Amino acid sequence: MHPSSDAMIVIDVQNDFCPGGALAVAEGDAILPGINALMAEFSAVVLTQDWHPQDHSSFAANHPGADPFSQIQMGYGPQVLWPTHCVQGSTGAAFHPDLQVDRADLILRKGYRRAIDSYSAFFENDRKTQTGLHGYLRDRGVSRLVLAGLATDFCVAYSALDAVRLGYAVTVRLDLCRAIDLDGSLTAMLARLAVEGIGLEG
Ligand code: VGL
Ligand code: ZN
Repeated sequence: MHPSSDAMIVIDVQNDFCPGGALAVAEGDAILPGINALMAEFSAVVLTQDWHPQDHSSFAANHPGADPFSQIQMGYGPQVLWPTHCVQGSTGAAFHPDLQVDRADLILRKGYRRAIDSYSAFFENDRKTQTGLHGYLRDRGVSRLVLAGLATDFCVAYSALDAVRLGYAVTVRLDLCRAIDLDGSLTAMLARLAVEGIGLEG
């Protein structure tokens, strides 16, 4: 059992990121047994849930003429346009049925504002608007984080980068993550994580 100052953060293990989903990550469902087993070793477990309105600005469908996986410039910086995914209340937004959701202390939803995406569990994509997770973890006396989930090179990576910036000791369990890998994004992100002193395990 990990000490109470350690938390496990499970990122976006939702149907749309698993095989058959709208933004499927290859082998996204392969990490479920390992995640379920690891959650049992932590006294603090947080699940995040990507949770977009239908008219969300990160969806290519809401930008006439734009292709999914193309990039646009938003007020807060570059933004990839995704296939419509994780629409609030949809089956795609639900957690994978094999995820032991009952184990979670907190379910944190993100990406619910139309005009701004949120890859990270801590900050929206302007890197300024907080989700509230930092306050929650601080109030519980958490200082070390272990991250797993989907996708390695987007929501897991941005969460890890923000977490070190906030002062947490961070480990990413790469064996319990799977990547989208858009134009080399996985290799680029792993290098960034290593430079920031994030532990890469598995
Ligand atoms: C994610 C792209 C769009 C993720 C979420 O969970 O990594 N990626 N929304
Ligand atoms: Zn999303």
